[in-house]
Amino acid sequence: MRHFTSLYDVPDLGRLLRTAADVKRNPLARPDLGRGKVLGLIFFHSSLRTRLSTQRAAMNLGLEVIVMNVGSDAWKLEFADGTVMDGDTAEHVRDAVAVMGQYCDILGVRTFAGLQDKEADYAEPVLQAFIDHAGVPILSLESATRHPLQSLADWVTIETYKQVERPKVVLTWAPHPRALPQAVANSFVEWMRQAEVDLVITHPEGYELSPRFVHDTPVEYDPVKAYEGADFIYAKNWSAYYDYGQILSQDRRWLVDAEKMARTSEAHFMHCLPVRRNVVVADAVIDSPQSLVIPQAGHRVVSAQAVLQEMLVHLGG
Ligand code: SN0
Repeated sequence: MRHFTSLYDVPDLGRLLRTAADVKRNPLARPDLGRGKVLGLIFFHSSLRTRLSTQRAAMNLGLEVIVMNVGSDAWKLEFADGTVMDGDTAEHVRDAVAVMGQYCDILGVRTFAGLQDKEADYAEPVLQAFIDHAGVPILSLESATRHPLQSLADWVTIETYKQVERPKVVLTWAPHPRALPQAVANSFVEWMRQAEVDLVITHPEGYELSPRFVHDTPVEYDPVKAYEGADFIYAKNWSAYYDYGQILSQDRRWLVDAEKMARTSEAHFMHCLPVRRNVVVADAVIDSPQSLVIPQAGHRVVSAQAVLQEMLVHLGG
């Protein structure tokens, strides 16, 4: 695998999942695979789990890591092509990215949706600039529209904790005070559609995700019905896709609470974190034995390491 920016970059999903299972069993089995190579982690947006878990995964493989927070540490970047750069941007993303590629063997990049212009966000200009100009393999650490490392960790989590062959997995929208991207939800649907699960999406009307991700996945507008018999409740807020970037509802009835969880088949609770407690999920649920948020975050090391292993093997000695 050269780049990892979505499910579509994975040449053999079964093999990636087997690699992840191997990594989970024995994370220190390949301490020399990345020896002499450098992974750059470039952040255009805040991170806790992605930064730490990817660094830990790199360490397990003998990689050296360089981290840069572009927003606070680098020159202010210009993204538009053909601009006369006589304003406040000091360096063009083309030049910055090409230079980063001189210093690193693999580049991880986190970008974020602006949530103003749907076409621009869904064209992934920053991620594409890295692919076009870095000259090295690119690892998405969450882009404007996807978060594939999270989805792989979610898959490993569901595989680990499922108690039936084909669990019912419910992706539920939840309220949030800020407008957030669709990235985590998009990716979760993209990956879960490939898994042996019955996936249901539930959200208030107006929060429909892009049909390019949903396809024929069932959508249920009544959360109480959606929760019925669920084995996993995966909560995430996202802002509207059609009414792009808008907050259409703050309806507290969508909070994941003990009352709704009681209608499930003793479902596990999942969330990618960070989570707004008692807005997205009640303390009683996230602090219950059914909550998987901490092992789910732990699996971020597994997913990052499985992906880095496949990228390093592709890169060769
Ligand atoms: C991000 C998101 O994509 O929704 C990161 C998820 C891994 N979440 C947030 O930005 C939450 C910020 C907040 O204010 O709660």
